[in-house]
Amino acid sequence: MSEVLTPKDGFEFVDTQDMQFTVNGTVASAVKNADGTITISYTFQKTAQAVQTGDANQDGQITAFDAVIALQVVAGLITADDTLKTVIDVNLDNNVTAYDAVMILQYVAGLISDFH
Ligand SMILES: [Ca+2]
Ligand SMILES: [Ca+2]
Repeated sequence: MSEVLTPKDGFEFVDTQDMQFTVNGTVASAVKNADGTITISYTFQKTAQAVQTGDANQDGQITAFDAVIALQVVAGLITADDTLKTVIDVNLDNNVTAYDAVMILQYVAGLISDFH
């Protein structure tokens, strides 16, 4: 990403050589442009990725394995943290049940196109 800083009227940016700063832990670079503006370039680190509903193992794909994980949670074989509970409660009834696993399988089979 980059931002362009434009000096206020009557002011100008002078020396950008010593400008060092970080944005989200990444060193940003500042380049003075011919028109007197400064372009600051930086990279954002993704802090948290949005997790797709039904993607229990968060691998970016909804497969039968995600349904198996949901069933393992239902059976008490896996203790689900709040994130996992949210991801596999695909019908949004605040309970993880076998029905959520069934809906994931229906999604995998193409019988439903979303969970709502
Ligand atoms: Ca998955
Ligand atoms: Ca549910």
